[in-house]
Amino acid sequence: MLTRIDHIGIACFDLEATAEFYRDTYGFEVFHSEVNEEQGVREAMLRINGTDDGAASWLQLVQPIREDSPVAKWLAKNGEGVHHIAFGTADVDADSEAIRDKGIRVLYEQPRRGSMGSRITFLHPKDCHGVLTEIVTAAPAPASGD
Ligand code: CMX
Ligand code: CO
Repeated sequence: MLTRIDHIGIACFDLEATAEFYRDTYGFEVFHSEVNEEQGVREAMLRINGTDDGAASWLQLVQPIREDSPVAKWLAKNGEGVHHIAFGTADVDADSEAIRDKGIRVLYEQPRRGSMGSRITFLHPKDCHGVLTEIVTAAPAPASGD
């Protein structure tokens, strides 16, 4: 079951300048940043709020690291802006299979690695009324003492 908005993905040309905008304008700080080679992006996660299930909602700023990456292709066509939305679930495997059974294209056979150790998959925007939609299961919180 999809229970929350995990993040909104925003494509940008300059990760540092965009993060600075969010900090100066709204006070949102970069909580985490990493490079995801497989997705072809550098990214920064800005934590917006915690949610009832113990997870959180984020803005995900993504800057392409390769010309042939999906985000580079999208930026060349559209310029900067909202690139995707991501719904959170405790079980990305079950939920993406259920969505696939409805005839919607799920882009990966198996979920792949996302931000902060999460597991993610994507639904084709042409099957979702124009919205590139990600489904994500956050990594389990580390046990206390870890
Ligand atoms: N939102 C809405 N529509 C989109 C879109 C997006 N983000 N990206 C592409 N489209 C549309 C295009 O506008 C195009 O529509 P038209 O045919 O009407 O022009 C159509 O989808 C095909 O697009 P394309 O530019 O030819 O791109 P591809 O088919 O090569 O790739 C997609 C599209 C969705 C398969 C690819 O972007 C993808 O695999 N995305 C998932 C991975 C990803 O985006 N990773 C980055 C984020 C990582 C993270 O969140 O952690
Ligand atoms: Co994302």
